Amino acid sequence: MVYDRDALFGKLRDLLGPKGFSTDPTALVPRLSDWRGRYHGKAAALLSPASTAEVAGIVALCAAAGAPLVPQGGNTSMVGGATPDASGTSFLVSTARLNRIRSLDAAAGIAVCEAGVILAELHEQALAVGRRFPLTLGARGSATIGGLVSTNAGGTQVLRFGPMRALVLGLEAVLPDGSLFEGLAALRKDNRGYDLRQLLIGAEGTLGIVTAASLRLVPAIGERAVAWVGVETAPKAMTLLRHLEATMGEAIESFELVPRSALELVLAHVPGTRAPLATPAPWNVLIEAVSPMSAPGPEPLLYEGLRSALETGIAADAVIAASEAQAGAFWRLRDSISEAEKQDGPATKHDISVAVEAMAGFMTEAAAAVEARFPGTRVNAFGHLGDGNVHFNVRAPEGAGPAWLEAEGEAVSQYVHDLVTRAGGSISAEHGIGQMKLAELGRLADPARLHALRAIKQALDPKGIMNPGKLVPFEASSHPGESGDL
Ligand code: FAD
Ligand code: 2HG
Ligand code: ZN
Repeated sequence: MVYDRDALFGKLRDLLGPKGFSTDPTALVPRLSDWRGRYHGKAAALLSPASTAEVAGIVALCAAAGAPLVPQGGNTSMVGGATPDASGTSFLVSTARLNRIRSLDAAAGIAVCEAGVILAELHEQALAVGRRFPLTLGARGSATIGGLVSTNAGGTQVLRFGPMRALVLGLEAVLPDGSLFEGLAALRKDNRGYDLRQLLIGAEGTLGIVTAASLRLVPAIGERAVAWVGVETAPKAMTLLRHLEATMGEAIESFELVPRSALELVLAHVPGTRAPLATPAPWNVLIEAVSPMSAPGPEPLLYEGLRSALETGIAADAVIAASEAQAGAFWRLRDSISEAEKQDGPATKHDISVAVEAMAGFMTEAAAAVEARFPGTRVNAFGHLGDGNVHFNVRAPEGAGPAWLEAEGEAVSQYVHDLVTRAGGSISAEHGIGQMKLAELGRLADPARLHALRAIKQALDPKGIMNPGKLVPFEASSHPGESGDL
């Protein structure tokens, strides 16, 4: 793609002013690599619009010139989704200045947030009016509403409230031709054909730039009880979930699987952490149960459920946090796994799902198969077992450096993805495709899915300016924007 760089720079500078247009390396460089440090790119300039109108202006100018745009929120993508390619022709569009919570309606349970609002900020503001936004994840201090919408993020409360798809009531977005989709009204019923809102959720910036979202709020909790439970096997963890649900139902909001290997990584790399159980268990589960305001707290029921699980051999050991501080410490262990794994050394990441009841068995067999096929590797599978989704990460053999990733990473990932596909599962349960899984989606997706992805992309973004090289696997000859009119 070739465009008149000086002319476009001039127009963008005029539109955005000095705060919104920068080529300063100190502003750009930290945004050109992904959180894991696996992808590195270049950009022509950093664009930081402060309003929806400015976003629309940027897209219209870039569409006319045929210049690529890469939207970026908190840059916590696990799949290189917000990192531009190495050509240096893309404009990085940061949503950092689109950071207003436009409204918080506690009675209706709706928050209207601009794309750059950070998740932790929304949590805080909602709590101040007695509500909460029921989605959270380890990157909540950086991840933005626009990024969460665009990846259809999951996290640790999906068990009860679902992923972003279930929580986004309306969207405002600028489409690839610069037109504005005004869909913020939180309509409970709306049958005007294809659901553009759902199409944009999980689109990873390939169909436009989300500028704001109407989000569902639920009542703030009254009390929570947080337990750390040791179990012998992953299938027993699943039995424990069903056992607790039988008596506690929806009070169980989080049920996170932590293998001994993941706990050990955190204890080794994250200062101030300590093991909750005196005797290490092969598997651990972090459980959070909640109760509504002015209802009895959940602890007695959780205690009873865990007591019977211990008696019947479902659980091996258990401790309920005695204070909020201890509950926070348990959660810190869980939320630090990615950071600890990153510090420890190379690993290939596989964010996989299969049918919920099948996951515990699947991951056990798959781990044995991977470790046999790639001797010395160590599977670290953790996370959202109750959603049928674990992060089936494969750590390099002890002592292996980054060269291992180059030499073996692709083969390991293909092996894991083949197993998942044969089991009828997904190679991306919550992180998206980005650039990391593009080739794998092209290799493994069924023709109908690929055809629909390509046709939708081509229809809405015929010039291929929106986050090129992400999510949609095109054959080399058929990228939008390469067929003539640029
Ligand atoms: P970015 O990384 O900036 O962007 C992500 C994608 O969205 C890119 O494709 C980008 O181009 C696009 N995008 C960003 N903003 C917009 C916009 N306004 N309009 C259009 N496209 C846009 N994910 C989970 O699902 N569950 C987890 O439990 C979880 N835990 C994590 C823990 C850690 C420690 C880390 C580092 C990441 C974790 N993630 C998790 C991944 C990540 O946090 C999510 O994918 C999150 O949604 C990304 O938000 P972001 O603002 O950082 O987006
Ligand atoms: C989590 O659940 C995140 O902690 C990150 O989705 C998973 O690091 C990972 O692989
Ligand atoms: Zn996750």
